[in-house]
Parts: sequence; structure tokens; C-alpha cells
Amino acid sequence: MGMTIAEKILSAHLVDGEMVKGQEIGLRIDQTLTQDATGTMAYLQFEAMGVDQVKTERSVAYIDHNTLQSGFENADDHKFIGTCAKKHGIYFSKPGNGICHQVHLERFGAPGKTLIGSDSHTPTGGGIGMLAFGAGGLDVAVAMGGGAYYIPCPKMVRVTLLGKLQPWVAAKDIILEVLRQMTVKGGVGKIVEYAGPGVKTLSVPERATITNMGAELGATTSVFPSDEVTLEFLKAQGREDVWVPLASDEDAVYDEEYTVDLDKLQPLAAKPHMPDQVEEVSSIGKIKINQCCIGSCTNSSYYDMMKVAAILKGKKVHPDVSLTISPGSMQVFNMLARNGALADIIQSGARILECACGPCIGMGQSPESAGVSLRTFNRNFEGRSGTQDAKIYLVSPEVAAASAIAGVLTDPRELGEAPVIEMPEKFLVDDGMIIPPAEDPESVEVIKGPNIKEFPLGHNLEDAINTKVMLKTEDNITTDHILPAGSKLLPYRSNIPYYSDYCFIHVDKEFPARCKSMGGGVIIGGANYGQGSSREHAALVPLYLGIRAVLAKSFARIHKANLVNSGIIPLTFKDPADYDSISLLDEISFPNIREEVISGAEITVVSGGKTFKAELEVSDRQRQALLAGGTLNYTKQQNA
Ligand code: MIC
Ligand code: SF4
Repeated sequence: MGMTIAEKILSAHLVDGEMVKGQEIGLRIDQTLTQDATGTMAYLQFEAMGVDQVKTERSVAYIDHNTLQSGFENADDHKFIGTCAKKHGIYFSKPGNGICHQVHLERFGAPGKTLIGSDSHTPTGGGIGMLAFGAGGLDVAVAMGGGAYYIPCPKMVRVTLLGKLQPWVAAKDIILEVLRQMTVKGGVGKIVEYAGPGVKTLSVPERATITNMGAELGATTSVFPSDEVTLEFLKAQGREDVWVPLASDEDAVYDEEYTVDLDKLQPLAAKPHMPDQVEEVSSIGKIKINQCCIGSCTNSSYYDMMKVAAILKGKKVHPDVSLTISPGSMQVFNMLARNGALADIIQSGARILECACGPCIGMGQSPESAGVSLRTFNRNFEGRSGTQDAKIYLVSPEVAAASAIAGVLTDPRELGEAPVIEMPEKFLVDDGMIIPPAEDPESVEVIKGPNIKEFPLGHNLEDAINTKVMLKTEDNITTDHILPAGSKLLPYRSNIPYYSDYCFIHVDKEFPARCKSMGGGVIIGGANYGQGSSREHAALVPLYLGIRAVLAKSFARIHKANLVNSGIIPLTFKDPADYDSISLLDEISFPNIREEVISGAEITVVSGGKTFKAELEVSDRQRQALLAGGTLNYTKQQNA
């Protein structure tokens, strides 16, 4: 039987298990990346594993999230990550060099390789035919130590792209259309592969926009073939030596199929507050806007920025609008500066920010109260911008730039002839902000400033758990709900005790205090619990607060793995109707939990005088980790 692209890469990297859909497989990981907001934990965990030098082909530590430095905290984190990288064989991308996914695509990504990153948008690498996964920091630490990365063997989805994008319609509109068709939970447990005649019409940055935002489908990852277009991109980066061709076999079998006709696609927007609330820009209408933000790992390439510069050239941003521009990398920024496009952007009245995540994760540029903000980003979850009542629309760079001038949401097709941007034959290559690891690692001292605190560890699972319900949530709870980010809180990613006071505060502000006074308990969740970011803090902080289990209708993939890694039991209702019978502060017990985790039986739950069953859908390896109180404990026990 023929194979899909993903199946080819998976089977070439298989080190444990069999390629049976749904069963756990272990993969050899060629490359890893971390960013600073999750990286400190990943490196603390790596240190705890006692490995001297990373065992991957390439590991890179990026600083791109926490770059505001409004106190010593961020700089402490940077110093820790930088010295740790130097000591352990990791390349260090300095703050200012750009957003991890953009820089990795430009300088390190390679078709056919596996990559895991402690950031959910690591699948950006699928744009050049990598199999790239977002993961929790501990999983990345394990991979750096040479260990396998485990995932449930995914189902295969094919999205066939027909035709060619029409003027003013962008790659962003393709992924928004896929989100409209598949929804934010439609990709869970699946790899999305792009195929069809439309593929060759898309440049690598366009493909990367699509695979990047595949994270919003909940997909395990997304991938494009590696073809002539990929080769041209790598040549222009001076890296053609890493190119290999990759395509699916004619008779490859897919579990699901979708089609997007590029000829018919129109400019789209995801409306507040979910990336799958997609509608045509023309049908939403000319709503008044206050802010436009262009950038993020989804849309900050040279190609995107050149389109924006061409639209802004000779125009002024509307008096009522604030437009921010964050180029994705130093390479992009430098090229714009040299070819004059930056001058066109500046002259339009745009506010130029550094090459970093910035407003995407609420690091500044929060909109005004009840403000309407158009963003070329990938997530528009409520409150993520830093303004709880702001309304965020996700759009293409074309829509954002056209609207910034008009002051209202604008279908860019109204602007007449669209700019045509050619991909450069040569990118400006300067890796001066990427610091290689030390040649004499013994001499490097790892520096931990006062912001770096210990992380919590679970303990052996007891025979029974008798506790109370600390929180009951709705469907689609994001990790931004569980643990908000933004400029006020991100600096405390290395300080779990401090961060814990903010857990779920926008859902139920009493949650942290309740857990602290009652010693923790259980969270009851709806469907797709934990979607969004890979931040393992969304498991570590609940662990710190004494949460023992999350009983939900269903889970997002990365968060579920993070719960297991930290020793919190992710249970699903056997009968979702039981969700309705449980309330906040109800007594809840799991009388045979240890025995049932060991035997693989259904989990008995007693609550409100009623007994019902829950399921624990994890691998044998994960059962062992839960019994030991988390993956790190389990690994230590095994090593002992
Ligand atoms: C995000 O976009 O939510 C983040 C911030 O990049 C996260 C990682 C984090 O929370 O640090 C992600 O996507 O994984
Ligand atoms: Fe950074 Fe935003 Fe991309 Fe997350 S989604 S990596 S915060 S740019």
C-alpha cells in the first residue's frame, strides 16, 4: 500500500511501537527548538535529567516571547537559557533575531527531518516538508537527551488545493477556510497533508502560514510536499544541500479528505473569539476598527512584509487606527531596510516593533477598551490581547494593511490592482545573532538569577483519591484560560509559585485561593479541554495547586500529554451526560484509582452519591508515568 508524506517520515523515524492508528509510537527526533517562555522549564528539566550534551542533530534556543524586560525577570531567563545552551551543545538565537518558527524555517529546517519544539506553532516547519510537532517542555528535554518523542499514531487527512489564489486572496485565507471546514477540534489526532495542483502555486512562506495555523485545528501537525519550490527557497537561503524531494504515493490512503478551490476563495476573517468563526470579509461589512497588528509566526515573512509595504506605499494609516508591524526575523527586517520597503512602511505612519511575538501574546499593544483589532496572527481567544473586552479578528496581511488605511474592515479587492511580489533569488544571510555552543563546555557556568525557581514534582499515585471539585468549565477551554500570558504574567514563567495566583483567573477568580485553602482537587472540563498553546505551565501550575485529575469530555493533544508528564490524570467521561450531574465543590472520589490505572480498567468515579465510569485513554508508558507521579519521576525510577 502506498504511503502519505507523513507516513514516510514517521516510519523512517520510528523507534518504538507500530504504525497502527491510535496506538502510541515513539519517534527519533532530529531537531529541537525552544522559545524563552517555555524554554526555562525545558532546560531546568533537561538539567534534572543529567545529560551533558544534546544528542540531536540540531537544537536551537530562541528568545522571542519575553522581550519587554520591564524588570530583571526576562533578562534573568535569557541569561539562564543562553548559558545553558552554551554548555549543552545548543545554538542560541539572541533576542532581536526573530520569532523561533520564522528563523527556524529560514536557517535550520530541512525536508524529511523531524522537529519538536516547546511551542504549539512548531508545525510551521511543515511548510518545507518537515514533520514538526509542538510539545511540552519536558518532551523537548527528553528529545534533547536522545529520547524518543511519543504521540498516538495519527490519522491522515488530505486537503486538496485546486486552482490558484486570485489577486488579493492569501495563504491566510486558505487556512481560515480549512478552519471553517474542520473547526478548532477537527484536527485532533490527525496529520493534515496538502496536495493537488494548487500546491505548486504556493511559495514556502505561504505554505508555512498554512502549516503554522494548522495548530488551530488541534492537528498533530501539517505538512506540504518538498518540491522545486522548496528547493528554490532553500537555495535562496544558501542551504540547498539539505533538500530532498518528498511526495505522497499515488495510492496513499487518507482517512479524511477536504478540498479548497483557490480560484473561488475570497478574503476571509476569523471573528471573535475563535479561529474557526470564519466569514467572508465582504459579508462581515465595514466595521470600524481601532488597531491593526501585522506580524507573528503566521504572517511575518519577507513575502508578507513586502505585500504590506506595497499597499502602504504613498498612503497614510487612518487617523483613528494604530498599525503595528513586527517583521518575523532579522533577515526579513534587514532586507526591508535595504530595499527601501521599510521606509514606505515608516512613512505610512505604522509603528515598527522588534522582531518578536509582541502583541500576539499580549506583550504590549493591548487594544483600547472594547477596541476592534485586526491581526494577522493565529489566535483570537478572549482576553489574549491583554484587553478582556477587545474584539480580535484574524485576517491576512492584505486585509490588515488595506483596512489600516481605510479605518474600517476592508476587502482589499476594492483597492484595484494587487501588488505582485517575487520571492528573492537570494535572501540576506547573516547568522551573527545565532551564537554557537561552547567548544569547551566545562568552562561555562550556567547562571540562574533570582527569577529562576524550582518546578513542582508529582508523587506516587495513591490507592484512592477522595477530594472535591475545584472548578467546572465549559467546552474549548484554552491554555490561555488556564494560565493567561501577556506582559504582566509572562515574566513569571520560571516562577511557578508566583504564577499560580493567576491560574484560571478570568474563568473563576477564586480558583487559586480555593485550591490553596482546600489543598486542591479535581477539575471538570468540557470538550477540547486545553486547546491552544503548548505551555506545560498549564499543567505544572495546577499540579502546584494540588490538582490530581482533570475529568473532561475530551482533550487537546499537547495539553493531555503535558498533564500526564506532570502526573495529573486526564480522564474522559464514558457517558458525557455525567458531566451535567457534577457541580463545583461536590465531593468526588476515585476509590480504586491506582489499581485501575495499573490494570487499564475503566476508572470508577463516585460523586454526589452516584457511581459512574471514566476512561483513561493513555499508553502503557503513560500509565507508568502516572503511577510514578509524572514522567520525570518515572524516568528517574527507571534509571535507578
Ligand atoms: C502561544 O502562541 O500561545 C505561545 C505563547 O507561543 C505558546 C507557548 C507559550 O505559552 O509559551 C504556544 O503556542 O505554545
Ligand atoms: Fe509567538 Fe504568537 Fe507565534 Fe505564539 S503564536 S509563537 S506568541 S508569534
